Amino acid sequence: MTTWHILGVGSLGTLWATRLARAGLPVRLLLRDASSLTRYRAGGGLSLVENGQSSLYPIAAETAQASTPIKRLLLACKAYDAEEAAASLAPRLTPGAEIILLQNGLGSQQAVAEHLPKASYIFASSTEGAFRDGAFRVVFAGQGHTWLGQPGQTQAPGWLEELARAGIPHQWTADILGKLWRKLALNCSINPLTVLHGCRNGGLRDFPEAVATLCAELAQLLHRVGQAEAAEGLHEQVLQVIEATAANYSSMYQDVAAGRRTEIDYLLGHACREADRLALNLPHLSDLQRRLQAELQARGLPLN
Ligand code: NAD
Ligand code: KPL
Repeated sequence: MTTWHILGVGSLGTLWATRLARAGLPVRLLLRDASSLTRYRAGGGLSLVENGQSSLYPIAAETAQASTPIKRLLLACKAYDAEEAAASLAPRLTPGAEIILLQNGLGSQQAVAEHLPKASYIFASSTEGAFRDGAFRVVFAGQGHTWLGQPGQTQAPGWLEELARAGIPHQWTADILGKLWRKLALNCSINPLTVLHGCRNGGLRDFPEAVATLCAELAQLLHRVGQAEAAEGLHEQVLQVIEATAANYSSMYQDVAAGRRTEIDYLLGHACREADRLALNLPHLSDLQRRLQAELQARGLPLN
């Protein structure tokens, strides 16, 4: 049975590692360095909190610099860390190794694939929710679903059955790029505005024109990048998400409020770069990026 090597032992990485391990599947965590490994071992494993109940999983771990070969890698770090993290594992990857990329947005997947062209890539787009509330301790905060796929590949790999066994809700799709673009468009229509207006998602009910204009520009972009299906009903879905998540703060709002780097470069940044590449004038989207970057700068956060 192929071992699941997992790099990125944060929110989603822990959510995957603990469910795979408790289903009896072989899992090895790849920690950043020896001191992180020492701290992990001192705690006795990964803790997952579900419905208020915490369980400890003593999953095997090593540093990324160990030398055993890696046939299957789940890369569960943030988009801005993905390229460097994957490159650090290059000497350990077997030819044709499977790399599952859990990053939100677009751009990081392509950067990783260019760096390590010999691997086989599976892209993922997840709506599951989790957050860290201590060292190696994660709270499962929201049921969701994960799309997995390789562009154009209709046949799912056999190991998908392991996700079913682990109780990870998922579905294979040949149109994974469409799913990633759709999520990117949703995030671009909501998250930056919540940061700029300092509000929960529901606060955007007060800015219906801004939301509608952004959705219209993002739909234009989706058509031009060949993702017409991902543009269908975008505005309606954005309004539904605003209602369904009205009481929540968007992930970007939470990052900014906590003084953490955002994934702006792989969301709005990617959208604006694609528009520039296609000489497509999307004034509201560019203006949103400028305003968001100004806000990040004012808070001393990275602009990318
Ligand atoms: P996170 O910050 O909780 O965890 C990332 C982990 O990767 C951190 O522990 C970090 O130390 C580690 N890491 C980074 N570089 C590393 C390296 N070189 N070596 C070893 N470890 C390294 O992030 P997250 O919230 O799990 O998000 C991961 C991705 O999943 C993001 O793109 C995010 O947008 C997406 N996502 C997250 C959620 C969620 O609820 N958390 C939901 C959907 C999608
Ligand atoms: O995914 C989200 C996020 O906060 O990142 C939603 C809730 C859809 C808002 O864009």
